Amino acid sequence: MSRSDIKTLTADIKNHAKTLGFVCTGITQPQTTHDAEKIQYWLQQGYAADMSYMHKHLEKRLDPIKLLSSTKSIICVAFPYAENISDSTVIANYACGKDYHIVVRERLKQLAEYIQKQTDLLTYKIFVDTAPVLEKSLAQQAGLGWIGKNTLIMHKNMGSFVILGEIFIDVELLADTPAKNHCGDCTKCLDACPTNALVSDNQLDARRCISYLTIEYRGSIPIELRTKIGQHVFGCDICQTVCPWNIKISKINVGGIKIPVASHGGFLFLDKISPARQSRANGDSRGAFRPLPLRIPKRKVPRGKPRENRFAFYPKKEFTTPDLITFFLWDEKTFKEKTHDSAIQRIGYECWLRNIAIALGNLLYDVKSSTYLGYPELAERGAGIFIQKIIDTLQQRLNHPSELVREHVIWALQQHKTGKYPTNI
Ligand code: B12
Ligand code: SF4
Ligand code: SF4
Repeated sequence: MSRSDIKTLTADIKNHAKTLGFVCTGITQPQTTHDAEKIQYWLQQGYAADMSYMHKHLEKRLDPIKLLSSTKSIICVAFPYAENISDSTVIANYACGKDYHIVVRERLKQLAEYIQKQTDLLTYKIFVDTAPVLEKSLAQQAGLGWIGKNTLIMHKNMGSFVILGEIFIDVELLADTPAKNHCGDCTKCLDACPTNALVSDNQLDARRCISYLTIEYRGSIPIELRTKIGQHVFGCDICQTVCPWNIKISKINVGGIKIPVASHGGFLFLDKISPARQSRANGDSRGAFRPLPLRIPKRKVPRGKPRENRFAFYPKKEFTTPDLITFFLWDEKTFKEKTHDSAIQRIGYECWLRNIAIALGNLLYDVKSSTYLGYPELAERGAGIFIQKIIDTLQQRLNHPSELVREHVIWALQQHKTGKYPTNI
């Protein structure tokens, strides 16, 4: 292929990726990563905690060609889940909708099949968080964004609320320029992390990270970290929500809900555009960015298109406005049913109960502010009654067959015994 053909094909692939809902697509070549020393240091320090898989296949992580020897280009994509953003911290935003592994993989497959039709591409491999691939380093090299001090890929216009994915292909494409870092002197994410898991610029100690503790870790949560976990039951978004590059996006307010709106593969700032253009942007047929309050009538879904194609990560209300007591009383069958197509299911029922026990143990009444920590709206309902309800709920799991669950329930009950309550209970 001539350079001009390569250029045309690259632009065509990027355009098609846009129609599939990817807000940003970049290309990099499969060169050896420059991060070898940083990664080895990270592993040596024990920052990978119990994620033993992070130690495996290091040579493949450092050199993508070892994953697929025929690779000539790596297509890196970012898929947004900004539609999931809610005020609740209980379930991390990325997990409030359908499992991203399924959604993003399915779309990358469509992109790969499209490329196959345009070229004589023979071999390709799709990755979404599933293999020894340094997705953030590749995304940075492909110009998608820089690696922020919170260790996540940050794009100037779309922030960090994106899922990354890649297609390794045996076709030559035009590589993009690596993204420059725009964190500057900011340290907001480092300052906000409740467990001090961000130990230095771009280094995360997973042993202290709420995301790791609630999603990856299967054991007993270290006592000294439990109160810091607050109401986080699955994952944590604090180091993203405080980031000025995300706040800039979330300032956009549609119908009372802060949400970014997509157009031309990026985000439009609603306060800077006309109402007519706003509604066109809201009507984006890809639907991946549709603001929460706008429920789309069924008849508007184009014929022949699967519904999930438009509502990729459409968040479940149950998870964006969570009820910890109801969650805690689900039996295992209900847990499996409710999370059947969600990333939440991977933690399993036992860890689900473990995490909620901690969250309930942290639902203490704060005398100073007269509110429940984590549930300010419950202040009017009567402090004593609600605390009693939490205690009764926790007691229902005191005889749970799992020692892990029982131990966390006892801890939570002790928290309430020693917690600060209003004098009327
Ligand atoms: C292991 C893992 C975790 C672990 C460890 C996180 C971590 N920071 O490493 C835990 C369980 C804690 C975790 C949590 C989360 N994760 Co996670 N996780 C991964 C996974 C599987 C591997 C990441 C990895 O290789 N870490 C190892 C270390 C060595 O790598 P690193 O952080 O990339 O840092 C090295 C390099 O960046 C390099 N480096 C440092 N500075 C610079 C600068 C430049 C210019 C370059 C090139 C390199 C570089 O040196 C660092 C070594 O210290 C990836 C998927 C994947 N296969 O990549 C998803 C992934 C990183 N996770 C993701 C998400 C969404 C999350 C959460 C937001 C989920 C949540 N809401 O709870 C949190 C965020 C926590 C955080 N602040 O990082 C997304 C991030 C998307 C994005 N915008 O960047 C990914 C990419 C999955 C995906 N396919 O989208 N995760
Ligand atoms: S995800 Fe939460 S606990 Fe982990 S580094 Fe970010 S703020 Fe800290
Ligand atoms: S909060 Fe500040 S330091 Fe952290 S990633 Fe965002 S810009 Fe960078």
